[in-house]
Amino acid sequence: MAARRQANTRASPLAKNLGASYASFVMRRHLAPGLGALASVLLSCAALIAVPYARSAEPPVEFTVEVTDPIRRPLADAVVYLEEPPSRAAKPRRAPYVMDQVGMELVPRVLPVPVGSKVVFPNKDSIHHSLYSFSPVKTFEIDLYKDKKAPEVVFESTGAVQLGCNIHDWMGGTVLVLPNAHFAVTDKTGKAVLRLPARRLPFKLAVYHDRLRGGTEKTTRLVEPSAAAKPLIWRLSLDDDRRKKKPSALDAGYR
Ligand SMILES: [Cu+2]
Repeated sequence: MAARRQANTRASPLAKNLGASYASFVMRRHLAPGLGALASVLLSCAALIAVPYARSAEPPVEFTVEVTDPIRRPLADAVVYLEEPPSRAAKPRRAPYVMDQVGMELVPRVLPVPVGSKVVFPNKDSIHHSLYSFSPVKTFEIDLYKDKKAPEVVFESTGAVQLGCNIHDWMGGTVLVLPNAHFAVTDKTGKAVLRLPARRLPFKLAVYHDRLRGGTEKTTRLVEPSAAAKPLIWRLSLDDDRRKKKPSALDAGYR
C-alpha cells in the first residue's frame, strides 16, 4: 500500500506538460531566429487572441492516428488529444462520464474527460469496491459500496489521475483530465480518428498511455492541418507492465 501511495503521488508529467506556452512553441518551430521582436509579438497576439478557431463553414479536420510500441505492435487505450490552441469545445458536458466496475476491473481502464467533468463509478459486481486516488491532480476515496448509486467525482484540474481499489489490488485505472473535449482513444488495432475544428495554424497534439516512459512532452507534436492527408504515427516507449493481474480463478464469478 505504501509503495502504491508513493507511486500515485508522483507529479503528473501531463500536468507539467500542459503548462507549456503554445505561442512560444509555435515561435520556436515556425519562426526563423532573427525575425525580431515585432514578429514575436504579432504571433503571440495571434496565438492568444485569434488562434482558437476561425469561424468558417469548413469541414472538421480528421486525423487518422496509429499508435504502436517500439516494435510496431498496436497499442490500445492510448489517448491522442489536442493540447493547444484553446478550444471552444472546452466546456464539460452535463451528463457525467462513466467508469464502470465490471468483473472486478475498471472499465474502461483509461477514461479521458475534459476538465471540469463529472465521472460516476457504478458497481455492477455483486461484491463491494472502495475506490481511491492519491494523485495530486485529484485526491478522493469512496467508501465500500455496491447496489447504490455511486457518488460523482468532479475533476477540476488537468492531469492523469490514477485510481485503485482498497480491496482488490489489481483494479487500476486512470481518469485523464484534458483541457478540452478533442480527444480519441485507440482501439485494439492501435487506431483512432481525431476530429478537430478547421483552422489554419498548426495543432499541438500529444499522446498519453498509462505505461508511457517519461511524460507526454516526448509525444507532443505540432501538426499542420494539411498533415491530415496521411495517418499520424506514434511509436511509444513503454515501461514494463508491472501491474498486478486479476487472479484467474476469480474470472468465473462475482457478476
Ligand atoms: Cu474492488
